[in-house]
Amino acid sequence: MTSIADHRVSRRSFMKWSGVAGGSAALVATAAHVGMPGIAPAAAADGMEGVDATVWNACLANCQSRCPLRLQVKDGTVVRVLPDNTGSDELGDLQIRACVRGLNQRERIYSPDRIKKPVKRVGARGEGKWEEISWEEAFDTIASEMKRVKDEYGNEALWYHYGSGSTGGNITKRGTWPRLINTFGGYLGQYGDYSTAQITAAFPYQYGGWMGSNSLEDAQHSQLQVMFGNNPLETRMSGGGELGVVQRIRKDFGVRTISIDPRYNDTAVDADGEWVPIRPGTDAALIAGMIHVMVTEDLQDQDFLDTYCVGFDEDTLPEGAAKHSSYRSYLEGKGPDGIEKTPEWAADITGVPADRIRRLAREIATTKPCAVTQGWGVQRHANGENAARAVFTLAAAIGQIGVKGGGNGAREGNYRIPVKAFPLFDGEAPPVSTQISCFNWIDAINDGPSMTDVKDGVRGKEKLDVGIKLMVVNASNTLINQHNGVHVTQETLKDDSKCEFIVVIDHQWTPSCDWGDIVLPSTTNFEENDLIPGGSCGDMGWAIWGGKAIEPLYETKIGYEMCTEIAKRLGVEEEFTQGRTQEEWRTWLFEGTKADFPDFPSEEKMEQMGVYRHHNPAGTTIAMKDFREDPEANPLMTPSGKIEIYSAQLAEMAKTWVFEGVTEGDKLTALPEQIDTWEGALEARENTEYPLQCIAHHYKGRTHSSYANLAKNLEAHPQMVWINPKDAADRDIENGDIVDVFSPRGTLRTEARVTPRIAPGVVSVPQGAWYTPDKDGVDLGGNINTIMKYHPSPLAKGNPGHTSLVQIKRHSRV
Ligand SMILES: Nc1nc2c(c(=O)[nH]1)N[C@H]1C(S)=C(S)[C@@H](COP(=O)(O)OP(=O)(O)OC[C@H]3O[C@@H](n4cnc5c(=O)[nH]c(N)nc54)[C@H](O)[C@@H]3O)O[C@H]1N2
Ligand SMILES: Nc1nc2c(c(=O)[nH]1)N[C@H]1C(S)=C(S)[C@@H](COP(=O)(O)OP(=O)(O)OC[C@H]3O[C@@H](n4cnc5c(=O)[nH]c(N)nc54)[C@H](O)[C@@H]3O)O[C@H]1N2
Ligand SMILES: [Mo]
Repeated sequence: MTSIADHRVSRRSFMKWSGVAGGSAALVATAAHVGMPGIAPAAAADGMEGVDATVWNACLANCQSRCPLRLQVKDGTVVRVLPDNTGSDELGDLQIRACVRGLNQRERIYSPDRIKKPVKRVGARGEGKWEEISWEEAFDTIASEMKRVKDEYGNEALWYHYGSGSTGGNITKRGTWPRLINTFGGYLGQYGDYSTAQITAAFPYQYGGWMGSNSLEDAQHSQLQVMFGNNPLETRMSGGGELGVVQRIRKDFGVRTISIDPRYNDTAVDADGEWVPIRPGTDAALIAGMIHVMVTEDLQDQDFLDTYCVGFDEDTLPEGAAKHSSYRSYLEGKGPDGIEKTPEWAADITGVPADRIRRLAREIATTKPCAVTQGWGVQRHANGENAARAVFTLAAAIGQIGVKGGGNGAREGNYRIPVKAFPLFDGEAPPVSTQISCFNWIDAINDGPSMTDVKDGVRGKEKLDVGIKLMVVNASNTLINQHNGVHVTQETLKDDSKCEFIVVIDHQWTPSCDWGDIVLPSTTNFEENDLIPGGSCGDMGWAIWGGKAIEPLYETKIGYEMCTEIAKRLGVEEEFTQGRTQEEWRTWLFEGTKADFPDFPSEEKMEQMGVYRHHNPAGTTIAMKDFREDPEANPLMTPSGKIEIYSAQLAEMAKTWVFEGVTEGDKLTALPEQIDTWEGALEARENTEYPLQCIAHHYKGRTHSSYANLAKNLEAHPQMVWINPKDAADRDIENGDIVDVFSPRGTLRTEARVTPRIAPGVVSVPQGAWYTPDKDGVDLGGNINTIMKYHPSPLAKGNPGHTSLVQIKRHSRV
C-alpha cells in the first residue's frame, strides 16, 4: 500500500507561516524539479538553438483568453515555454501573449503533484489510503461499475461532473468522457455552470435567451463605459484576453469608465475613471435608485421603453398583470412593498451616498453612446438572478441597446471563428434529457428522488426517479475545492452507499482526488494532439495548433485512449471511435471547419503558423442590432418578443415554485427587484458575530485551482484576504498579519492585505486556493469554500460563490 502523502508536499510547503516547511517558494520550486525525469536546463535563446523542436500548443484553462504557447523540446523534455510571436499591437491583430499562468507550464508539466499511476482507494472514502493498480484493472473496474449502476438504477444514475480544467480544448476538452457515457446510453444532464448559473437562468425571462453585449472593441464608439463587477484586466488577462482591448480603447480613444465593484479592481485602476464601491449583492438597489433619479428628472429613454420593452410602465404590462406591478410603480412605491426607491433608500442599502447616486444617474443617462456591461461576480450571489436582470434594465432605461457604442448590460460579446467541435454525442440531443443544475448534485446524491421541478429545478421530468450513484469527475476540482461548503460535500461523499462509485481523472493530485474511488493519471494537453478554438478577445477570432510536444509522462494516458479502452469493455468501441484515432479526429475537425469557413488553413499550414487570426468582417459586434432596427421583423424569443422588464412567466412561477424552509431572499419576482438575501448587506448590519460580507474574486496567479499548486505562481500572487484599513484597525490587524477568516461553516487561515481598495465592511478571499486543512480542520490553504455555504440560488439553483458573512481575527504577526 502506498500513501499519497508525498503528493501533498508542494501544497504545504508554500505556507511559510504554517510551520510545515521552511524555505522560500523559489527554493521549493527548485527542489521540486530535482530528480524529475529528463529536466534539462532552459534553452539559452528564443530560437531553435540547442533544441530539437518548437511545438505550438496553448493554455487551455478556463479564463477564455486561450493563449498560444511555443514549447521548446530537447531530448523529449520541454525545456522552455515561449509566448506568441505573431500578430501585432493593433486591435484585431493583437499578439496573444500568455500571462503568468500560461508561461509557467514547465513547472506544471513536471510538478511533483503530477499523478503518475492509476490508484484505487483501499480505506474508507476520503481517508487517504491508496494502492497502485494496473490500467487493465482500472478499465475493468470502471466498465463493470458503469454496467452495474446502469443495470441496477438506469442511466440517470450516472453523472458527468462539471469541470472546467480543459475547457479550451476540443478533443481534449472534457477528455471525451461525455461522449463515452453518451454512447453507453447517457447520463443525468446538467444545465448552467459554476461561472454563470444565475445570469444564464435570468436571460430567457428578460431577453429570451443568452446574449452577449457589444464587444469591448466596439467601446471605441462609446463616450462612457459602465462596468458592474466587470474586471477584464484580472479575469481576461494576456493579449488573448480583453485586457489588451480595454487598454487600447482607453489609450487610443480616451473612453471614460465607471466601475461599480466592492473592490477597486485592476480594470478600474488601469482605466483610471471612477470607482464606485458598492456592498455586495446590492446592485439592483443602486440601479433602482439611479432609475428613480432618471424618471424624476425625465432623463430616461421613454421611446425606447415604450417601443422595445414590457412592463416598465403600467401601460406596457402584459395582460393579466396586477395593477401597480410595473417597474415604475416599484420605483414610486406603489407596488406591494410600498417603498419609494429614492436615492436615499438606495444609499442606505448599497453604501453609495445619495448625492453620488444622483450624479451617476445624470451622467449615465445623458452621456451617449454609453456601454453598460456586467462581469459575472454580480450574479454569483444568493439571488444573483435579480441583480443580473437589474443591470439589463439600466441599459434599457437609457435606450442604449442595439446601437454602436452601446450595450445591453450583459458581459461583452465577441467574434469567433466557427471551429468545428468534437461531438459529445451523436444525433440531435444527448440520449438522456432529464437535467438538474450543475450545482445541486449534492442533493441528488443525498436524496435524488426527493428532487422535483418546482422545488429543485429538475428539468425534463417532474421529479427524479433515482439519485446519482456513479460520478465521473474529469478535469474538475469542483468535487471539493471549488464547490461551496466543503464540509457538506465531504459529509455527502463520505457515505459510499449514497454515491457508490467515483472516478477522478486529472494530471495533478488535487483535493478532489482525495475523494475518488479510482484516480486516473491524465496527460497534460502538451502530451496529445488537438485543434484548439481561440478564446474571446473583442472582434479578433483565432484558432491554435494543438501539437503534441512530448510523450505522455510516467504512466499517464490521454483521455481518448482511456475512453476507447472502456468503450471496448462496454461493447461500444465502434460507436465511440467511429473508427478514428485522435489524429484522425483532428483531420475531421479541420475538414468540418473548412466546410463552413473556407479560409481556414490546412493542417500542414496550421502546424507551421501556429495561430490563425480572422477579424470580424462586420467591424465590431453590436448586440441586438437587428432587434433595434426592426423589432417586428426580429423579435426576441421572449413570449412578447420584447425585452421583458416585467416577466409574466416569472410571476406565474413565483406562485408555483416551492422554497422549503424558506430562507430570506429565496424567492422569484416578476421585476428585477432588490432582494435582501441570507447573509446579504442588510443582515451584515445586524449580525454582530459575523459582520463582514466576504466575496471571492478570481485571482491572477491561477485559474480557479489550476496553477494554484505551483510555487512560482504562488510567489507572484500569494493567497491573502483583502480587508479595508478601518475594519483592520477595529481588529488590530496590520498588513501582512496572519488572520483567521471564519463563518459558521469553518475557518481558513491566510495573510491580511490591508488596503483601501476594498469597501469597508467587505472582505475578499480570492477563490481557488487548494483546500489544505490542518488537524483541527483549519484550512491553511486559504480555500474560500471552507467558509461558504451550500445553498443553491432560487431560480438557477446556482452557486452563490460570493455570498457569505464572516468574522476575522488576528492569528499571528510574522
Ligand atoms: N486570472 C483569472 N482569470 C479568470 C479566472 C481565474 O480564476 N483567474 N476564472 C475564469 C472563469 S471560469 C470565470 S467564470 C471568469 C469569472 O469572471 P467574473 O465572475 O467576472 O470574476 P469575479 O472575480 O468573480 O467577479 C468580477 C468582479 O465582481 C466583483 N463583485 C463581486 N460581487 C459583486 C457584487 O455584488 N456587485 C458588483 N458590482 N461587483 C461584485 C468582484 O469584486 C470582481 O472584481 O473569470 C475567468 N478568468
Ligand atoms: N466560492 C467560490 N467558488 C467558486 C467560484 C467563486 O467565484 N467562488 N468560481 C466558480 C467557477 S466560475 C468555476 S468555473 C469553478 C471552477 O472549478 P473547476 O472547474 O474545478 O476548475 P479548476 O479548479 O481549474 O480545476 C480544473 C482541474 O482540471 C485539471 N485539468 C486540466 N487539464 C486537464 C486535462 O487535460 N485532463 C484532465 N483530466 N484534467 C485536467 C486541472 O489540473 C484542475 O485540477 O469554480 C467555482 N467555484
Ligand atoms: Mo467559471
